[in-house]
Amino acid sequence: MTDRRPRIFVTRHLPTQIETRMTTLFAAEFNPADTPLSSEELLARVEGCDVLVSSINDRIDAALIARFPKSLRLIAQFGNGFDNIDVEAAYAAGLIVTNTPSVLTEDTADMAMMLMLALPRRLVEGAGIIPREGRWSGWAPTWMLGRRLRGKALGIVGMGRIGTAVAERARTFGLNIHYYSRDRRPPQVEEALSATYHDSLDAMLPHVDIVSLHTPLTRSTQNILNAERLAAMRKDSFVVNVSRPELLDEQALIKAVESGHLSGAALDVFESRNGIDPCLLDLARKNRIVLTAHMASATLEARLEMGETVIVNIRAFVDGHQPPHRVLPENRKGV
Ligand code: 8YV
Repeated sequence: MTDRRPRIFVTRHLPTQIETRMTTLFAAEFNPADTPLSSEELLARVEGCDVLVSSINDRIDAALIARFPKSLRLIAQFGNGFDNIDVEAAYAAGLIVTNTPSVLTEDTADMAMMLMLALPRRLVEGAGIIPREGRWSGWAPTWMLGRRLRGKALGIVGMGRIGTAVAERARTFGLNIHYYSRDRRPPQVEEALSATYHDSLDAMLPHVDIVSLHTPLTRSTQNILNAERLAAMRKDSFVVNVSRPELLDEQALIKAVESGHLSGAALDVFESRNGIDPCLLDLARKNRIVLTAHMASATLEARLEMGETVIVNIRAFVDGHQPPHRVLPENRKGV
């Protein structure tokens, strides 16, 4: 008997429960190697499929979209961000794109908060000493002095779901909240967070000790924290980035930390396509920068809920409904 279930191809290994459920609902194919696929490999795998389940490492640009088989109608991204997909080209080709928002908000905000604490309190450095030395000479009054977080000013770039969740946490740690966002939040939200709005990033930077990036990567946010803006940051301030590496000028950041203008940076995302910059690694080894391995949303709970959301999007679509988490090109929003 022919299998009439929707054919899906999933580019990366997902939690077993999710793969099992997908196998029950769909004629699902996976990538057992769990390594990013080249465009040619991806094209070969989606042949005859209705749905592609993609993730951040899959570069789905206009050229690739133009070569997708006619059968493919939905790109269901496993992820909140979808900057790896040319959404405009997909829209023009009649392809629906969906993502998995909300379910990774809290975990990502936890990570931003963790990094915000880790840098001034020298967490990574301190946690490395005893295992590395195998002994400890004991406490001393001037041992491992860090800097206090309470009372500092945090500048949030992008007060969406994740930015707001970070602000809520940061308030509890005694930080004063400033933000710059495309859309100003309603007065009751600002009041609840005691948040000060700035109508430009340039206006916010001189007021804050920490800049945390929570804006999606788009044409207008690419390199938003450029060399000039990094130079305009307060002396001894620092940057936290759990969003996308392209939001900041990594070379300028390295220089700003090396020169001592910034006290450091905590990055969960960084340029790594052609290998991680040796200067960045050097600063991390010197504990001037904290580097974590894109793990802000890496909890089992988030991955399961992301998988569930992908399934819901696919099911709604194949049942003829509008998938709940459709993403549209910028110029089609609200149309
Ligand atoms: C995910 C992320 O782990 O969802 C996002 O936008 O950046 C990540 O934290 C990744 O996208 C999975 O595809």
